[in-house]
Amino acid sequence: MKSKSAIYQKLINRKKKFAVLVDPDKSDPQRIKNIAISSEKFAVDFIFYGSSLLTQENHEKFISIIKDNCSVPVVLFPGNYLHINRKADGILLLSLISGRNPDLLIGKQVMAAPYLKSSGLEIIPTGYMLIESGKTTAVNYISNTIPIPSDKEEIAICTAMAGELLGLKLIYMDGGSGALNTIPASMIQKVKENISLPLIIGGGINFSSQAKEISLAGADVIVVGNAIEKNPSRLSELSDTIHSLN
Ligand code: 1GP
Repeated sequence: MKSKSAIYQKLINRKKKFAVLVDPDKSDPQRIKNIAISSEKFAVDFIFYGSSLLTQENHEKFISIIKDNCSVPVVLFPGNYLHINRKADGILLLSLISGRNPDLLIGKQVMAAPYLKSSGLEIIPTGYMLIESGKTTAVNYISNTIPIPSDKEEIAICTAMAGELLGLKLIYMDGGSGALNTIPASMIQKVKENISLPLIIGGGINFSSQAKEISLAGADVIVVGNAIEKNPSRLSELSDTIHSLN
């Protein structure tokens, strides 16, 4: 029986955490298995599963491979409600609060609500904020929203504060997968100073030095996808760096 709050309890502990993003479109069963085994071995805190656009239909199989090979919680990071799968442990129920696209603020969530209610998944209401990162990322294009400019710290702060006041439980600031620039440390620091929610940071983090700087700036969870897809051996190094800060 899954605990209904195990993921959130872990998110709010004061330790620095590391999440590996698995994009099923860029994976195959063997790669997924290898990532699951390495995630267990190197104490990854969460496996985020998802993408803005999923073209494959083998999610049951892929999530089962992860579950069979590790005990790391699998958290859905959905592009839309079609990506809900009850084999996972939880889901980031995203509201794209940096954008002004009503469908991603509330529309898709309305469509998803009955499935989520009966899914048994731990649901984590998440304020999702896109930050400009040097190129048009898939999530910018698919979401049809303008990201927050990376030099507009006040907008990021007020957006995160509004998310907290609206009752969201988590803020995820994302430069988008494959971002050219990571989110500036000063923006992360100021947002963290102005909210009391856990803060997830992702997008374009390739090196341990970047993960360390972003963690020290205030990120509670560092998410890495692309860098590990390109070079799976980086997983252990990133995990060690992030956890050494605890
Ligand atoms: C994207 O935050 C994630 O939504 C991870 O980004 O793939 O660039 O690591 P990368």
